[in-house]
Amino acid sequence: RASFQWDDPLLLDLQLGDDERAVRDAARAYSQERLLPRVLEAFRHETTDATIFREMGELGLLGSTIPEAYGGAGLNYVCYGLVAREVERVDSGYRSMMSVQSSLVMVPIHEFGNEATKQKYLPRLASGEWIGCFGLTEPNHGSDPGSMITRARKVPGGYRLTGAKMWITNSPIADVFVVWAKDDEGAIRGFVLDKGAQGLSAPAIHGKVGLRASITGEIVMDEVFCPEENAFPEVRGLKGPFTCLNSARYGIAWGALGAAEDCFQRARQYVLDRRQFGRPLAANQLIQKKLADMLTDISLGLQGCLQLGRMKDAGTAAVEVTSIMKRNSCGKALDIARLARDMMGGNGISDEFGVARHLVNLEVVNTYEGTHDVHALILGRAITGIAAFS
Ligand code: TGC
Ligand code: FAD
Repeated sequence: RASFQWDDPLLLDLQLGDDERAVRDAARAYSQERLLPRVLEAFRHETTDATIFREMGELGLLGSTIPEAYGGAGLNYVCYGLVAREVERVDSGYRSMMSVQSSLVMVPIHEFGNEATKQKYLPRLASGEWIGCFGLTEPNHGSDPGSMITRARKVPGGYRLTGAKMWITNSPIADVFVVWAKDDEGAIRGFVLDKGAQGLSAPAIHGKVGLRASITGEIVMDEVFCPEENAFPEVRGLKGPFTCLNSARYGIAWGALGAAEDCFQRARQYVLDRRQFGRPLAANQLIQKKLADMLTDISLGLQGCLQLGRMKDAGTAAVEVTSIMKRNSCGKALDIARLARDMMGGNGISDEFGVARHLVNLEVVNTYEGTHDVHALILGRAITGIAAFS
């Protein structure tokens, strides 16, 4: 009889190649040894440690799917997902910092930028010397980015951008801004702006109750000049930003389950150690059912993420599959974090026990990159052929 592995029942580990396992182990070691000791203070005091970008860069965790010729690690999508899972096992905010840099800044520059732009920006983003951000959401246009009002007016030698972006990860500390705006024809286009450009500012947004280890801000543009060579030459429409989101949403699908695994493992240990009514909490049927539900959702979810990663690597992943996995992982991880918080009683409320931090982080993760319900509508449209959101 094969023995049951409570921390990997479907033997995900055995489904990975040696290289994938090595990347996973390196990301786990870094996350547990270098990120975990810092997270409590960072979350409590809402401080973002910018040196983390350099550390991640040294390990090849930034732009890991970008070819080595541009400073990336040239890894497959399964590796990218495994890294996201390990980083988010510690904190969603750290994964956010990494996935914005990798998927939302380096991917569009690599996919849509001209050769000079790639040479200029990608190696320094890969090393963490430069920090990037991605501006799509506006104060009045979140789930419906196609209605954005930021404009890029053609002028001799380039464009002048005017508008405001809201809820932008990394923006107050960013050196590089990938911003989406409508041109004179009303087509959405992508622009790469540099920190310090006249008319460009990025004030921080304070007071977030979740994702406090990751800084968030606005991007305010008042006639900011973008030279022609920094405008993505070919791509038009929402296909541009959505191409980046396909990659980032996939990483989130893995990452949210990393946070869920941490909640599950902390809750399991807690109920084994904690005694009430003269026996461990873990001896109660209600507690065991919760653990069984948590492990079932984590195991099935991770298996789906691995299959999506294999499909992305093979080029067979329809974008709607990413919606299935992003939505499922975030919703299930949020449920698991709530259960874990409950199982730890009063201690579960304390930030020192970790799960309440995951819980409030996951509220954000469930909202950004397409809310839980927006992904349901993307799937509903694909299933019925009828768009319900417009
Ligand atoms: P729709 O008609 O669906 O599509 C317009 C054009 O875009 C193309 N397209 C895609 N292309 C590539 N990948 C995808 N996933 C694509 N989805 C759509 C589509 O083919 C079409 O192309 P074309 O050539 O025919 O014009 O556009 P819609 O306006 O009806 O879309 C509605 C909806 C709800 C699907 C969409 O707007 C949506 O996904 N909204 C959610 C917004 C969102 O996800 N925002 C994320 C902001 S970034 C962020 O949150 C970063 S947080 C990161 C962190 O800190 O970790
Ligand atoms: P809304 O679109 O106003 O939605 C509010 C509610 O209405 C949601 O429950 C939604 O599901 C629901 N809803 C909307 N439309 C429909 C409909 N048609 N039918 C039914 N229900 C609907 N954006 C970036 O561009 N770059 C970033 O780096 C970035 N980082 C972020 C970091 C943080 C911490 C946060 C909180 C957000 C970030 N975002 C970023 C923005 C994020 O992508 C948006 O918050 C998200 O897309 C939702 O948009 P909204 O907040 O305007 O909500």
